[in-house]
Amino acid sequence: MDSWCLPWFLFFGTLLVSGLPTPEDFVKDIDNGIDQDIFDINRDLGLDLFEGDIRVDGAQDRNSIIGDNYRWPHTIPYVLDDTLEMNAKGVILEAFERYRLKTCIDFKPWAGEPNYVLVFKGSGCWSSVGNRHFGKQELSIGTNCDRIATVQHEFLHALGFWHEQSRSDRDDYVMIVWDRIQSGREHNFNMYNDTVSDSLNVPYDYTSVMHYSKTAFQNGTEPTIVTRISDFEDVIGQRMDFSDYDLLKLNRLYNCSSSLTFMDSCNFELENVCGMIQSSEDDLDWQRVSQVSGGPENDHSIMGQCKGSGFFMHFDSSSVDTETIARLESRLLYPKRGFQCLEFYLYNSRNENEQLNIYVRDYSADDQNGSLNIVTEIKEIPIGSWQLYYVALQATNKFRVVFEGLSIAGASSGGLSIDDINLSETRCPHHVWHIENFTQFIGNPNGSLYSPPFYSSKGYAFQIYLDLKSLTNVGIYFHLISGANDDELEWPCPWQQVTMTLLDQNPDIRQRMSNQRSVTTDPSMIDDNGNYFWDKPSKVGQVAFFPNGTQFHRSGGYGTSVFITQERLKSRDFMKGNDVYILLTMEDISHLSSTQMQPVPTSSVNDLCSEVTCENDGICTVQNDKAECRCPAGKDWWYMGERCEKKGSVRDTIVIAASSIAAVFGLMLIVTLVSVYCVRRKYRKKTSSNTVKTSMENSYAF
Ligand SMILES: *[C@@H]1O[C@H](CO)[C@@H](O)[C@H](O)[C@H]1NC(C)=O
Ligand SMILES: *[C@@H]1O[C@H](CO)[C@@H](O)[C@H](O)[C@H]1NC(C)=O
Ligand SMILES: *[C@@H]1O[C@H](CO)[C@@H](O)[C@H](O)[C@H]1NC(C)=O
Ligand SMILES: *[C@@H]1O[C@H](CO)[C@@H](O)[C@H](O)[C@H]1NC(C)=O
Ligand SMILES: *[C@@H]1O[C@H](CO)[C@@H](O)[C@H](O)[C@H]1NC(C)=O
Ligand SMILES: *[C@@H]1O[C@H](CO)[C@@H](O)[C@H](O)[C@H]1NC(C)=O
Ligand SMILES: *[C@@H]1O[C@H](CO)[C@@H](O)[C@H](O)[C@H]1NC(C)=O
Ligand SMILES: *[C@@H]1O[C@H](CO)[C@@H](O)[C@H](O)[C@H]1NC(C)=O
Ligand SMILES: [Ca+2]
Ligand SMILES: [Ca+2]
Ligand SMILES: [Zn+2]
Repeated sequence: MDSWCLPWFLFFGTLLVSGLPTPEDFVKDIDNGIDQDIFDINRDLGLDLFEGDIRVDGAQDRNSIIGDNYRWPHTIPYVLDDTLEMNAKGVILEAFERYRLKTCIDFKPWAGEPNYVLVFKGSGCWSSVGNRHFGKQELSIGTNCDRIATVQHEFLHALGFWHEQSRSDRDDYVMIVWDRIQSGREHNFNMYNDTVSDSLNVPYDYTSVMHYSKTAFQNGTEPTIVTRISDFEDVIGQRMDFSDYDLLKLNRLYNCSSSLTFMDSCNFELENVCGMIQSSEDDLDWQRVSQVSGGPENDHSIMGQCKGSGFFMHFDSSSVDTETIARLESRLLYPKRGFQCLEFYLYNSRNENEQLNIYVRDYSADDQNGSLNIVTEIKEIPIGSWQLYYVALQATNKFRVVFEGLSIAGASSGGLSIDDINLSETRCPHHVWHIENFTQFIGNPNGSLYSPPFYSSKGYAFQIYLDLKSLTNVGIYFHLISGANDDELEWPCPWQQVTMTLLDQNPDIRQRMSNQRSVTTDPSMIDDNGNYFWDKPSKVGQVAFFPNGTQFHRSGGYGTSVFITQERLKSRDFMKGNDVYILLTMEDISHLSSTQMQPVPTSSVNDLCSEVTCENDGICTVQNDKAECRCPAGKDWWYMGERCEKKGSVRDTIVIAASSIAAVFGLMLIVTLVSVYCVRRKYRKKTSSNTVKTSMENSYAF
């Protein structure tokens, strides 16, 4: 495992600015202080699209959402056009990862299928609704549209969805204040009756990523949309992630029963502990409990807020007098992509010698009992609080995840506890910035927080600045700082994409709606003094000090003053137990600058392809002077193998050879996904009566 995958827990690393230049003078705000929604961007460009961001082509009736012929296959072929900004390309690939985690919709580079989506940088952010069978269907991600939820929103249009407030029953839930709407823009508030638009038997959703915000198309400052339940006035217009109902609708429209990359999740609320098993090759068992006298006093999922629930697994090593181990093993899991991210909370109530080892029990074909392979040893676990850990796995065969508590003899009582496990076939974030006692900083003059220093996988040193001083918005900025490898690195720092995610700590990864922004270093960018903005911090940066007094250089910050509103920060599970987690990934995306490979016209590839027969309607293409089959995929199946001879399916329980899957995904140049999310407790009761939702939950339930 790469060392940067190890969790970072730097608790007292938060330093306060004192005697330093005012950070505001030293940051570049990509949003210029204005939280621009899709519709504001398009309006400022003078676009007058249908409902703000929808391209209507010819005689389109409004019933795409009903008509089967407007649907895409489950795997949508795409082309990322050269016109796209680098940051946008990275963000689009991350948005695809959110679809893969939460829906059965997948994306693949276009390989000659009759219909595909061309994502390009047009003027503004817009899409057509549904599959229009144009062959090449355009979707524009223009300037300032390079936010993950904007991409998710536009692709939801492409998949067949209109805006939430155009539902036939919207007047029961929101009031449109017509005389506050800019004249001539009233058509943006059309409504479709239920003979032409299907709400898929899902209630009106104020939290939908497809809902307008209260300021949409306003003339003046008063809201144009007033929610009938006033609590939702500041909720509408969220651009963080899919809501639960967005997912329910998408999954109903496309008959999804499982997602591509989600594997497992457990909060230990049910007695069956999600099918996890106790090992008998060890000394002790883990116990399912709701509290331990030496701590924790309550579990992590519910934090003691509900009586009679809130369980976690505990390994009590109080009475241990020799080296003792206890193993807890997950149910059998079947990987598809060959890489996984394991996420869990860990609590240490004993002493600093406690250790948690993570293994993968690997079942290769001839190994009936599985063999244990160590992944990581977690030591120096902080005492007395729940800590978030990420561990990157690389399982390619059927496997189990094994949590092994290891305790050395000692007088102290207590032990290890784990809760809220999630496993998905995604990339782990590289770093975790854990901020404790968070509320004291909000809206306070002392709310300028700098993260501890981190190193990117390439070796660049960086720091994050979180600006909590404002009473309305939270700002977040990325700074390069002087580091140990600076002499060996390339300057100005080229094409590193930094993804900063405020984690929604909802226990279920599929229900989280984390707030995420990405920025990319453009080596040609010039600052106000004519220097390269991303040049060596020791050359263009300012002197700063770590809390221990060590001096370093910090370059200008690059980010946004409107990362999230204070209102939204206090919603959901962004703050849990007064703790906040910021997940950070800094990755080289230079490879995205090259043109996406597209199918070569058959005439020029005839020679090489003449000897190759692709089965199952695969098409032959030439890459690096070699003939290669591009295999068709659809719904929840796909063909793979050199000649497309093998069929894979989401529902298959057989182990799918990781190498062939890697070939499919390798083409996509996946940028580290950081995480993805939505609401649980609030809407859980309501949605559990929905059959699709229930079946999805059941299929993942342990
Ligand atoms: C905005 O409101 C003002 C005053 O009511 C009106 O004069 C103006 O035409 C409106 N502008 C638009 C674009 O509707
Ligand atoms: C629904 O809308 C269609 C098209 O606009 C219209 O023909 C139809 O009469 C409407 N139905 C109802 C019940 O309003
Ligand atoms: C979903 O299932 C329904 C009923 O079985 C079918 O009519 C519809 O075509 C399916 N849709 C897709 C996208 O597969
Ligand atoms: C698997 O485990 C069983 C029971 O522990 C044992 O009898 C058997 O020999 C093991 N098989 C292998 C291949 O190790
Ligand atoms: C948070 O607050 C608690 C109690 O006030 C204190 O013991 C702890 O040291 C604080 N942690 C940090 C990181 O400031
Ligand atoms: C920041 O200010 C608030 C209110 O003025 C105060 O409660 C808090 O202790 C301060 N925090 C630090 C770290 O100084
Ligand atoms: C893992 O998923 C569960 C859902 O059961 C969730 O409650 C938990 O918070 C997730 N774990 C983490 C570390 O987010
Ligand atoms: C001071 O803190 C920085 C950042 O945490 C660290 O890199 C450095 O080694 C520390 N210096 C000393 C002398 O401890
Ligand atoms: Ca729990
Ligand atoms: Ca045991
Ligand atoms: Zn839209």
